Amino acid sequence: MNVPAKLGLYGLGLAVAFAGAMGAGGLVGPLLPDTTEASGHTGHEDTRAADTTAEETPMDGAHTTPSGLQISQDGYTLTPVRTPGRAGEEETLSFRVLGPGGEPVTAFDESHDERMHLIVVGRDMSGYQHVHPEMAQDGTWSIPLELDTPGTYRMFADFVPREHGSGLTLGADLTIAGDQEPQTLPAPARTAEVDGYTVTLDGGLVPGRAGAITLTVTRDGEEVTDLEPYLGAYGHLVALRAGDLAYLHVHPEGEPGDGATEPGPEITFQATAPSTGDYRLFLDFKHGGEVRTAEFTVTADGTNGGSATTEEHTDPEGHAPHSH
Ligand SMILES: [Cu+2]
Repeated sequence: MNVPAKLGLYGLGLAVAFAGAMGAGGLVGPLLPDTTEASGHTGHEDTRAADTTAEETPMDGAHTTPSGLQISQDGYTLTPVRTPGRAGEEETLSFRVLGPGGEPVTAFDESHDERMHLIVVGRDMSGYQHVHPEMAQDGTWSIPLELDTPGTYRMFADFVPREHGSGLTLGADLTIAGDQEPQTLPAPARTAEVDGYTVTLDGGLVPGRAGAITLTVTRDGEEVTDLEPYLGAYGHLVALRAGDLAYLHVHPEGEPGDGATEPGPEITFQATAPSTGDYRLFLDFKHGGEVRTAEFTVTADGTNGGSATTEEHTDPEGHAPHSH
């Protein structure tokens, strides 16, 4: 923490100088993927092909490496510049994405209405935050962030480098010093409460292939039918695998204004679990001008009705499931 914190104090100028020094010195090796060896099992060509396969045929999801487990992939490297170090205080988190040449990437395409999605969550899955940092001209992304309790956190940067053309999710650990009280993963449940809203989950995760997940939002027993668009959809779902926090790409079915998608109470997603195991689902939804997060633990074991739900929840108007 010390080095990044100091860098932060000295500001951007020194941070850039630091990067320059690293680039000029012999330390550059470990920072950059080596096309011959370091990226051996995730070679540029191979990985891009695998990504494409996963996007187009979710059935093959089990054979690809999930996102979020690496700090560097396809030549792109997540580089924290400054990270919060104290619990309960708002501090700046800043980072860059270095491109295949080692320079900070500044050209990003929007995905779900934003050029950068940043997820920060405890390694124990507590304290989930989904935020959108601002990028300075030199490619440094920054956001004020408060991490409430000591412990190890995972940050996920989810973005589309323009030169790369497809999305990447890179992950890095953050540590907040102090006595840690790790939370155990809550038991699987079909309902979640948040701020007076009840969200009910139908369907589930099926190992190795796409399964439908439908989340229904109610408040005081009434269905919520005026959800507000958030990030180009009526809900945004992130799923993380217990044990290693593999990050699942989840796609909403339909979007606001497409003439078919209602603003609640149901929000439907397609997700592919890369394996059996427990997953934590985080649904961001917007209502009354505020974004809230409902959380669920789901077990992907092939017995939770995921495949059956795909049938039950087929769009009554006959629209094909939306897939990217
Ligand atoms: Cu986001």
